Amino acid sequence: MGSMNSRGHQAEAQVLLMGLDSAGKTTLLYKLKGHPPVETLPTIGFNVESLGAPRHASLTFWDVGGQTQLRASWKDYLEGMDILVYVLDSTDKVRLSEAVAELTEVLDHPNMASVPFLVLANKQEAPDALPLSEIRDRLGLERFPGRFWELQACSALTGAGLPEALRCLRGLLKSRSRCVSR
Ligand SMILES: Nc1nc2c(ncn2[C@@H]2O[C@H](COP(=O)(O)OP(=O)(O)OP(=O)(O)O)[C@@H](O)[C@H]2O)c(=O)[nH]1
Ligand SMILES: [Mg+2]
Repeated sequence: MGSMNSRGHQAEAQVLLMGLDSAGKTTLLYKLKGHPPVETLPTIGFNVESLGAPRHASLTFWDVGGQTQLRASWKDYLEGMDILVYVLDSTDKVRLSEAVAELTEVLDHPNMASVPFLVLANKQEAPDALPLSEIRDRLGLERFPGRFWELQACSALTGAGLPEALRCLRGLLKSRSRCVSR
């Protein structure tokens, strides 16, 4: 779990960023970091980036490649994480059930038992994006009673929804520290 500062507040949090290939994880991370838009390449292995903000825990993002052949090693990243951010491509109707199945497998891992999660319905600016209400229905997240989770619409391309996503993420981290200190 992330480190604490001298006042017992969390100083650094480990954020696991997962989702199918092409969901937009690396684009999202670059946007959060304020980098100018670049054409990304599929991530082989992982990227690590830190995001600091005054009066908040610094967030260390582990951006893990989502191609099919890389998913067998997803379990190697599940230890010591404070939160999971799972990115969905809202335009990829064909693979939505595959994305949900992979999310379920990650959440069912023992190391993830008390880890809150944020699902980001990305690419919402695209004209063919599924509406959030439909994504909510297809996710069926009520299957995870007793867990802290949020669903947020966003566009890593335009940045819409990203401030709200960060707020959700920080709120979920607080719920985790309440649980851990209990
Ligand atoms: N329209 C639209 N395209 C996006 C958005 N976010 C990412 N993309 C595009 O989706 C493609 C894949 O983005 P990546 O960020 O590389 O996806 P990834 O999830 O990191 O993929 P892997 O590294 O293979 O797991 C790129 O062409 C991005 O420009 C978005 O919000 N809207
Ligand atoms: Mg990537």
